Amino acid sequence: MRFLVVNGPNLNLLGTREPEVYGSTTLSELEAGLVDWGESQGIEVECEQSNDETTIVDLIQTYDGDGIVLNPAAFSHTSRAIADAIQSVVTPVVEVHISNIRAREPWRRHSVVSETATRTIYGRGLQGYRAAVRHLANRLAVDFETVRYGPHQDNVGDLRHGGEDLVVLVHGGLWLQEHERDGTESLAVDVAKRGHDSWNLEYRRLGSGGGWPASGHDVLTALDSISRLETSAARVVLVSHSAGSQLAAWAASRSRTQIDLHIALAPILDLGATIENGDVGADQARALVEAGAPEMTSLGEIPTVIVHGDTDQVVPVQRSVRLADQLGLTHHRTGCGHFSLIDPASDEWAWAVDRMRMS
Ligand code: DHK
Repeated sequence: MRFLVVNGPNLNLLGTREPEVYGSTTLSELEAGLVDWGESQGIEVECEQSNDETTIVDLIQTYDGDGIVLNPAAFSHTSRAIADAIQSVVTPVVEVHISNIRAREPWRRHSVVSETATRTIYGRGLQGYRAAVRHLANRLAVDFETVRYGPHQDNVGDLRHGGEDLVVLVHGGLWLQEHERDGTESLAVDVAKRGHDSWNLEYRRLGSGGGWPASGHDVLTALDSISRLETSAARVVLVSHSAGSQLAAWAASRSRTQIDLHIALAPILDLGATIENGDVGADQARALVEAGAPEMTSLGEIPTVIVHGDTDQVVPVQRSVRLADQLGLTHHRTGCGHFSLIDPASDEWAWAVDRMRMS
């Protein structure tokens, strides 16, 4: 696979331009890092930067690779020419913004390029570029259909057909709008390649109409609508990551769909402890609890196993150690960090997949 990363105006100044917003990494460091990382993933990454709208339109029109990652920078907010160019070609274009444009000045909140781009990834710093390349690679890896389960634009999930069981994935990201379902997309693709159906869910998040109870209700509605999916799977396995586990566990214990197994990867289930200990995500957890979310998420009768790494810098492993002790749950304790768990190449994911067969 071959992808082009295009950075628009003023991004040649990365590293010195407003480092508090765009960071201290230079453009050449960003590009070299992407090329090296791509190589490690078997993906060819090429890079271009231009301050000129016409050059960006020409690049979109003429690129003959598999997809484009584009940070249109200030052109995002004005350039119908770039939006039209994207609409005029079959090459998928994923838009990236380093900063969270939806939480900045009002004029930056809307991107006309988003209206035609395949996906917009924003507010995740430079990591957003890798996420965009990975998303493009995942789109090409296994066909999918985006299936709607409710009226909001985020009430959707990507359904991939593989066969045997149905694996429903609930991504994490501290319930924040900038973290979307591409977080669990590599697992969803891997599950399909291994011969299962997968449904990778989106839900409303804080900043985009979510919070409590909306985010929980979205996941519950999705689980309740499984019987309407085009799937012949006999069993339903839920896989959740991080803050997505709180939504998944809450919804699974209430859903009319029988969930045969819940695999919770580095879960946040104890909002009370998250707040009390000032963990990452404490402010968001407080917002949920103040709106009525339970401090401790009940797992109901759903068979649940936890996978959590000792070196997790986002959700302390102690949260899972305590929960597993209290509830007598299987806890696969490993040496890995928070995000290794959502890498399908990890030993931890291999362990989780084995667990699905065993249940
Ligand atoms: C970069 C720019 O240059 C701005 O004009 C956009 C975008 C935001 C970014 O976050 O990467 O408004």
